[in-house]
Amino acid sequence: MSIDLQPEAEPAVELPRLNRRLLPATKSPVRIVHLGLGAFHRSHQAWYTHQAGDAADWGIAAFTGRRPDAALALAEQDGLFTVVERADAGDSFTVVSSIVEAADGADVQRLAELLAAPATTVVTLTITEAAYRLGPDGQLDRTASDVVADLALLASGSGHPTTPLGRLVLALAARRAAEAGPLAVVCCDNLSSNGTVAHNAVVGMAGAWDEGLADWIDANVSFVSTSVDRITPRTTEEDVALVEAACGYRDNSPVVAEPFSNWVLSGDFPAGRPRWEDAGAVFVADIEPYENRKLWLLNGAHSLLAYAGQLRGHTTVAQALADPLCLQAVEGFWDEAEANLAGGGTAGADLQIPAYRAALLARFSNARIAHHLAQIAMDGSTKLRMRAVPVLEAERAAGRTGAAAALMIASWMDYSSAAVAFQDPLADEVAAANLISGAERIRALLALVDPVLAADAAVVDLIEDLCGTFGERAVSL
Ligand code: CS2
Repeated sequence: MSIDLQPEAEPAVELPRLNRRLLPATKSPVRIVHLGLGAFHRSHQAWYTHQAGDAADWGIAAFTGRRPDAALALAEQDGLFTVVERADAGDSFTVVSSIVEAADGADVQRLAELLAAPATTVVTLTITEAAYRLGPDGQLDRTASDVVADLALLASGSGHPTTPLGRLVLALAARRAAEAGPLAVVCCDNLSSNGTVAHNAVVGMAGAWDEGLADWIDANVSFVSTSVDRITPRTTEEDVALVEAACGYRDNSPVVAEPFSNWVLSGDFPAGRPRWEDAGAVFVADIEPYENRKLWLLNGAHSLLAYAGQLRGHTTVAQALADPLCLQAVEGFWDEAEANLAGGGTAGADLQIPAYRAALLARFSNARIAHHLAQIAMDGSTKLRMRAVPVLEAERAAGRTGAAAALMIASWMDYSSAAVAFQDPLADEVAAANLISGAERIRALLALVDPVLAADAAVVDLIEDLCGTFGERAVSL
């Protein structure tokens, strides 16, 4: 639904700030709690909720992660914001009203209060791939320093947890105490089997604190897996000015996204959910093929372009894709990924891979979306585990080299030593590995991504040979 908003008064020097008086809709009651209020949540889950036929029944209370800024900016305009859909042909503007409360993630008391309310039946998460803190065994890494710190805080009963997992576990304890009933946790981060990942992380954290709570969560909380998709670059000052000029109101928090969006979900909602299918969401029994298609083809190509592209001096996805060397690398990786999607062959045809690949080329080439490679490059050690490693393993299991998937890992390694500002949860370990030279460096870096692959000398050799493919220029961000 697009709303044509015009300032009511005669042309004024100061435009009205976006506010609910400008909208026909009344505020929906909070029934969804979101952790990870950022641009992607707003262009995706908030957008789907806004478009649902029963949107009037489903308001979102969205909590930020590390900083309160996004909540403060949104709260100033009643949670309202403009989604700018940026197509090749031009922009269109929609005011989204599903976020009815924007809160600082540090306000754990409010989070607990909302989860203790029976009206809250859905919790959605975009807390980043790295925040689930799972070790190589797929279980919570109880030795991670922030996990240790939060567990100590939970055990002492004083002070507030600082990780999203710690905060969620504390709030779930409040729901259990209030006997507020079951609910669904919907993971919207780009991880394979993300419902299982969220389950293991949350139950792992709860169990390390209170076994009874872990049992209660197992019995009452459904972890829904999803595949989420909508390219959403960071909002710029120009975007803010553009909304002002086009819409006639001041919005300090617009979000720009491509017109395409996709949401595939699998799992139970024991206490109800919005009719997201009205906005095009799809509910399936087996999510894995959709998940892999998106994680490998879209996100895998993104990571490859992020590292190769920056090494070649490019700044955005569209620029990198226009470079024949980068495009060739992407096509090569897609060929390897495609061969392993849903077993290839006829099952693969159901996923309409050729059409999906063609659509991706068009989406990535949308030069009006300035999707910065530096934004995608972050947290590579975690992202590569989902984007490169499964394809490399599948290729090798099939008796092939997996050179195109290995090239993604090699370009990450080159980037890790070239980037001026390298951001990663394992940045210290990566820096230490980069002090080593030769094959030992490759082995040490690879061990941070996947210890099993690092023990395979042939893979280490392959990656060492591929390093330097895109040059070794210093990457300044
Ligand atoms: C990107 C994703 O930053 C990244 O790692 O690959 O955010 C990507 O843009 C989205 O998954 C698109 O749906």
